[in-house]
Amino acid sequence: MTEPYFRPPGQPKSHKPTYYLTTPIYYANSRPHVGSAYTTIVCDVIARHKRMCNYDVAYLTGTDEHGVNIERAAEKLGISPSELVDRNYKIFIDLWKLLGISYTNFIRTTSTQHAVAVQKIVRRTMRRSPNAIYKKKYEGRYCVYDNLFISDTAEPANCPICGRPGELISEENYFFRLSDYKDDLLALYARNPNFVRPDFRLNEVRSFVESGLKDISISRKSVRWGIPWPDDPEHVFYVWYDALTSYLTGIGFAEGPDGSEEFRHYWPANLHMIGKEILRFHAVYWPAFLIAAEIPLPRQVFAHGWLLFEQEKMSKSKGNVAYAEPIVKVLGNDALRYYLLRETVFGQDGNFSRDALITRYNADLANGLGNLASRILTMVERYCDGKIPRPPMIRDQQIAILTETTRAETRMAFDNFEFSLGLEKIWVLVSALDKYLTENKPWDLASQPDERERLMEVLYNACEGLRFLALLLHPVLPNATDKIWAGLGRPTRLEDQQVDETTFGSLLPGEPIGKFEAVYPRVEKKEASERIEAMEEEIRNPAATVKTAANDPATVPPTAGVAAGPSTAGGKISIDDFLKVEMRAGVVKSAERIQGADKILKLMVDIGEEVRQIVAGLAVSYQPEELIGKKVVVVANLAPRKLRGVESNGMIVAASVGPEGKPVLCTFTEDVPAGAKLK
Ligand code: ME8
Repeated sequence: MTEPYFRPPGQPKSHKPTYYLTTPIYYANSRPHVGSAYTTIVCDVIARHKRMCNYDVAYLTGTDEHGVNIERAAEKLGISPSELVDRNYKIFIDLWKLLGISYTNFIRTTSTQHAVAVQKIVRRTMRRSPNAIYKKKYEGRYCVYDNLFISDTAEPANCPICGRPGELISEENYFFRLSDYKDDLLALYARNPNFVRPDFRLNEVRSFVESGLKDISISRKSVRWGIPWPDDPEHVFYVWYDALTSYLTGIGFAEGPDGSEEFRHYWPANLHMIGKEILRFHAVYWPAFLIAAEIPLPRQVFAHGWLLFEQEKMSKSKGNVAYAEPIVKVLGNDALRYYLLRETVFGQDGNFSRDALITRYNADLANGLGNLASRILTMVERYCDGKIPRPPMIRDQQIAILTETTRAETRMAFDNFEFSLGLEKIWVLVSALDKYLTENKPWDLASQPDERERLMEVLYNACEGLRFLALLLHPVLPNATDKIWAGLGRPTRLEDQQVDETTFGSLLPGEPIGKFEAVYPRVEKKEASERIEAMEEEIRNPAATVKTAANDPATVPPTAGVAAGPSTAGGKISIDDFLKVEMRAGVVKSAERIQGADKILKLMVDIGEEVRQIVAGLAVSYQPEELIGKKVVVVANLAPRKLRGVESNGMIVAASVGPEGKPVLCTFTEDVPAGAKLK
């Protein structure tokens, strides 16, 4: 696995052109899902691609650790906000390691250097633009989930991002005079039409600014978990002012009057990669904050689409999320990276489907690239004595020409963030090489002594094609391409190669190839899917089947205050949704422990028409014998599933209590017959 590319402090900077890119700084109120992994993987592909195009790359990611959503999530777990974020940020770091993310810098917004940076930028703003910040009483609606000021009146209003009702706040705040920056912003968009991409997003931003800007509050008085305002510690910074500044802090803005050497080397950022829902913060607020502080502006903000899960945005609070870890464990890191970049036209929304992921893996990676690499390297081993073949002359140029055009097309596509197009072009080369082997039949040539020269020519071309594939695919598929590179006997590190600095024909005949470790074993779809699903369930619900109104008692909670499950706008469900859940009174007939599982019990529960086997996470609160005869509430129409290999046909309802989320059974105050319906 690739280690994070933390640059050791003090390492001299190169004279290459710089490229500084950032992911959003993710909320540390819950664990990352495939959505957060998506942006981070895309940025990793860009970072690796840029390095192979001779750029000196700084790549920042991090965790957004302040604000009401963190404060509330911690409260709910009965722990302090700092305990919560200390716990959760590690999960991000671990996932980035698992995914081989080559970030160079990581920022936590609770770090001291970040608090220094935030106070520094606001002081600088007050010095350089004395009218930009003022104090005023604010009354309006605020979304605690997206940290968005929704409206400036007390009238109830829903959040335009997540649809939930805004909370009323009424307090004195520091305000940023955004209304003064309309002309500057419009001039910026006119001067740099690439400031926001894709193009249609720039039009949205421009219309928003043209329609008039309201001043925005940049401090909060009723929130304690934040960075104190300089010389007025009753106020903490509005979490977005705090979070956006981390793009400066992450590369050393806090140091000295003009930032560290690293800061001066890399700022302004070349790219802020974000999801479309946070575009306004990045394309309107952020440049205005920077203009007021007289700090150079980033060059580009790219707002990509959402990964949808059954046509809804994947979101922790709705519970409709897929996690990256199980996919990586079953199919490998490359599989997830490839699927995310190949399946959707980057920029647009795309559906996430486990089925499509496994199909792509088998078709393109196992049967496609993996099989091709193994065919070529096995034949070189067998027919060429494990050495790069020596062709007397290259007569057919088809592979040489195709590799050159593929390189040019892919380079252009990746430069433009058209990843699916770039991969399509590369797969034209994969298929062409496959066809080349099938048509030229090296295995037949090998059995005819007078075809030796032709055999060498065909296999040499195949090796060169494979070398180009490794080079072009490395940013997307770092693991397998490293193995192919080693299999071709290359002594250098693939990630240090420059994509433009090689020509077809550079492989030296006679050099030994290396040991090839096969890549992408084929998987059986149903089995792989079930394994991924089981691991996802384990993440969602580590305490087995007990699901409670207060959500999972997991180490990492979903966003506070919202029950899991599909929802409509505003986090509410309709009566029809509720009626889909069939709940019945049940009587526990027997209960026993399950070997090797200390949290769950196997119960037989009488629900009227039948006795059901249900596996429930009750062992931390109840001895099996205490449960016998108890009246419980059973969710009777859940699809069966296996927990620790034992089938469970329903769910027992319990409250989740205290920081550990101990289950407390829900029962009845009066006698009810088994099978009685709850509604
Ligand atoms: O907004 N599809 O943090 P966040 C695609 N802390 N991308 C997704 C996604 C999905 N379903 N879900 C999440 C915040 N993302 C702030 C940012 S920056 C100064 C502060 C990705 O944890 C996407 O990049 O809610 C989105 O913008 C980001 O995660 C939101 O992360």
